[in-house]
Amino acid sequence: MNQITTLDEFIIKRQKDFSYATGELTGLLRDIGVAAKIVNREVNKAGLVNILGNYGGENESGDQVKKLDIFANEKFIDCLSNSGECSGIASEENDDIIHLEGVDGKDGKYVLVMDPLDGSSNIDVNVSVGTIFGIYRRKSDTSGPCKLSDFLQQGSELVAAGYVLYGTSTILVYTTGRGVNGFTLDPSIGEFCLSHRDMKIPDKGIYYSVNQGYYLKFDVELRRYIDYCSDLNLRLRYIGSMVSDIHRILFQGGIFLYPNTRKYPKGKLRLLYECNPIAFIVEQAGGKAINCKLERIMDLDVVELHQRSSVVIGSPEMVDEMMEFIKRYQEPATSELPQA
Ligand code: P6P
Repeated sequence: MNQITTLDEFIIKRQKDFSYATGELTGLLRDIGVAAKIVNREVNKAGLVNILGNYGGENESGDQVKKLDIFANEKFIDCLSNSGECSGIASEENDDIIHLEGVDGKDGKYVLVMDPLDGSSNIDVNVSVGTIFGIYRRKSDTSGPCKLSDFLQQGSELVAAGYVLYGTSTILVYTTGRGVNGFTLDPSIGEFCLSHRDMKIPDKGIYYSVNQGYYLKFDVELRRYIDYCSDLNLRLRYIGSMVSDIHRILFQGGIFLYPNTRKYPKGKLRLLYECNPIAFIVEQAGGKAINCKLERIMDLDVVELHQRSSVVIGSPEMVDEMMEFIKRYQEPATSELPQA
């Protein structure tokens, strides 16, 4: 009999894998699952109710904030307030950290970083969008409220990370550092059900994912690498929603790039709540995640909440090949040029 394993059942079964959770992380992950179901319901009917269109104003990324962004942000904050395990949240939609009240006077031991609705420019045209989240254990004294320093941790300190893709079906993919598992929402029972156990990214693939429109604004070595991908007859697939683009790469293999450009000299994507959680997932699935300086994303110091980074992420053989390519073609820094 094809036994269904729900997200809740899976989390509880795997609780023993998580060395220091006495149910704390379990509660957090379950709250995230509830919020994802609520957001999914609204995303699916967004075209029917007056929830589309610009909410007005811009978020930290300078994106027009759409009502669904705000709705998603509020729902995740509400749901994460339930378990009492989350002491605070850093969100793309909020300039500063959000403190959550503890339960029974006990402050949570974890903090959450999130992009509540990534790819929001796609909402109005019915293209898939996603939620990205990461979870850190607090460094500060848990007898009091969380501090900014609890969020400014390297990706290597993440204890869990995941994404929700609101697409043709809704799938929640997460890791707690022991592999990656995917759960597809079954609307008939309202549960996320285990659909992709122990996901592994192919060593290489036929897809490369980059915004070709910025080609002339990339550094020359990146342009040469993109030309190389084209010469190899790789397929260009770019949706403009990181979760969607990464999901394809994770399942079918390939490489995703968002290099630095003149408009975004440090890269566009946010290190804390986009690059690091996705890097954790992809590395746990056997992939690699670096920036255009060839540094491992999860080793980068996080010095501010909305810090940006360039990112190259995907199949290990393809990221390795890209690194070799960059080393070969990177123009030496002026300080390295032979003195006349
Ligand atoms: P561009 C969406 O706004 C986002 O943050 C990511 O989801 C996506 O990968 C990227 O920006 C798309 O940016 O400049 O190609 O539109």
